[in-house]
Amino acid sequence: MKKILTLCMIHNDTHMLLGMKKRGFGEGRWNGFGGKVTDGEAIEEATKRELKEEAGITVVDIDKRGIIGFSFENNSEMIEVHIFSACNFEGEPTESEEMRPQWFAKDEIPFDTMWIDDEHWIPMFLEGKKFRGNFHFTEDEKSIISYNIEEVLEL
Ligand code: 6OG
Repeated sequence: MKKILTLCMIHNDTHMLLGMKKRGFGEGRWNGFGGKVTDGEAIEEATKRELKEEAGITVVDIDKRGIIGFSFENNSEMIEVHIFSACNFEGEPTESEEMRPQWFAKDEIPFDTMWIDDEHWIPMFLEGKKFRGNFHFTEDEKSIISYNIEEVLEL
């Protein structure tokens, strides 16, 4: 079984907006904003909905930058995360029940408190590249057993 999730990284020339996940999957980690794509919903639509729900902001233009498959030891469920970039938004980033937003300088991304795959693709993201990859994690979600990530020209 494969679940489709969205993840949108909001950024400007110098900073990136991350949210501290307050509950559920990934709790206690900084991440972009996103969540599950619901039945009948387009992936882009879900991306925008999640930004509104989790950070209180509205985005018009989003650019798909990556697709990463994740799997975990002793778990048959696969998740596929569609990663987007957005530079312009309307509204003021606001804390929700799920996320506490905060701006970080692009050279001070808090990788120590993020999913450990992030340090493998966020640099590519910041260089403006598109990418595709897969990560297989240990059951405790703390280590990567194997992974691949490569730049692609089209997604
Ligand atoms: P909810 O299902 O709680 O949304 N996500 C991941 N992000 C990174 N960087 N690494 C991972 O490695 C991830 N697994 C899931 C997708 C979960 C949010 O977390 C992202 C969604 O934006 C395993 O609503």
